[in-house]
Amino acid sequence: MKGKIDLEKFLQSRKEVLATWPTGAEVSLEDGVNYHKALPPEKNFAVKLKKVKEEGITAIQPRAGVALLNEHIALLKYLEKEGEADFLPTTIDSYTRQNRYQEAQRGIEESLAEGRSMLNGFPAVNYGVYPCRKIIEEVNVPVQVRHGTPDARLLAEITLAGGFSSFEGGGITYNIPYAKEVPLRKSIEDWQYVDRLIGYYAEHGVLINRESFGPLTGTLVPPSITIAINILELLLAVEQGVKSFTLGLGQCGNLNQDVAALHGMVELAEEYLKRFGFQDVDLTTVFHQWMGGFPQDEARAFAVIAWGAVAAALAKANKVIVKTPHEALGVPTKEANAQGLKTTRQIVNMLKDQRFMVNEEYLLEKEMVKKEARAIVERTLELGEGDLVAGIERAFAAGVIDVPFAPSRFNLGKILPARDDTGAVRILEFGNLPFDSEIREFHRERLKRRGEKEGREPSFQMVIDDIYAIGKGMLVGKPRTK
Ligand code: 8ZB
Repeated sequence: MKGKIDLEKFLQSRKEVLATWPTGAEVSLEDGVNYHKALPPEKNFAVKLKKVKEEGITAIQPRAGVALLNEHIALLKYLEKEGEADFLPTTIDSYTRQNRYQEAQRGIEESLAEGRSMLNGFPAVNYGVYPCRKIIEEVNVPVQVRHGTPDARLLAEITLAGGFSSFEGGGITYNIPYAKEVPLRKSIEDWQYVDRLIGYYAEHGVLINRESFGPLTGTLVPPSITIAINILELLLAVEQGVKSFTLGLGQCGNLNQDVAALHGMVELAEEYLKRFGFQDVDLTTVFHQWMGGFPQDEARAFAVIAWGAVAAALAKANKVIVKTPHEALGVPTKEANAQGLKTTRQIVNMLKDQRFMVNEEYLLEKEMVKKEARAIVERTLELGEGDLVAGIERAFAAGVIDVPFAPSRFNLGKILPARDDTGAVRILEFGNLPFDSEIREFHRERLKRRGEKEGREPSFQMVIDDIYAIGKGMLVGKPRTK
């Protein structure tokens, strides 16, 4: 690893970033640091997450964002009060995610004219530092920026100076599933800037939480791929001085696999932090309720939400990101959003004193997922020859890291996942993943069992059936009956 970006160099590049939109001129690091220091500690994301971890509870958090400031504040207040959210989000609109601030501006104006949100999120850059602070002041819990931005430098500058204390994403997880043409080196370097900014706040006594986007494409992503990528983003972040980091995982649907993956992820991440000498990092976890296709029927959707809540609670994830009964339709109403939260709260409360029962299958699952993730991370480190960014770039080019169904042309796209007969996500086509024969045999054997049960060879049709299964009321995709 090459170490923290030099302060002078960082301060120099800040000038260019802040000049890319007028609200950039409002940002001052000193003022941002002072603003955070004056906030009550219960509004700090990193502080509250640490507490949640110590207490062993699973906190709940929705997604939410609309175009107009007052409506956005009203929405968050509703989710805090009616939905009992422990943490609040501000989901950023798609124009801002692509640095298209002119179009976001038009979205604000159209929303004003129409009297309803014409954007799919809150355009924080256009509003600038002071409206962001108004959001923070109007609610009583910490607020996180959630988005999907390959170049989030200006967004981070504005929202962090605006009092947000957690920032989701990463140079890999906010590029590969979200963009087609952005080179990995560009997104990783832009995210090193974000991490360096958070490192700067940390140097000045302000803790900002960073969270990786675990679900990636949300489509049958084998957990070991997520784990490897999360660990790489963790290492990139702590290298720049990030002190509070949340590893993320999307629900796959098989309880043993989901719990084992979450636990294996933490164990492996701790191992790597130790190996690279970063022992002062608060490591936490977030579990995402099912990120794939949802049933349209709301009662069925609640069942999917509840099953995700069970997995999060039994795995003792520190936080769960909640879906809504409107998932199949689009951006949810505030009422639907609160319903998802209430369903989740009920489950998390009911299960808080129950423990996941360790069993043989869980232990095997955890051992295998760690072996796989370790193989990917190790090969990436080797390819980098001391330069982590180069290693990641080369690993993606070679298919050593490969995310299924990703739009990016910097992802090889040669692997294919499918569920086994228990619903666990396995790998059908390995592409160029650096897996040994033991790992490959494990996956083949599991998929073979499903094939035998269904009387068909494991094939691409299975993959298709699996993608639509939950939306149609099942976990494992069943063959079409003729
Ligand atoms: C990658 C994240 C996708 C999920 C939800 C989608 C989906 C996106 C908003 C939102 C509430 C928004 N999502 N934008 N939920 N308000 N502005 O993120 O529905 O579940």
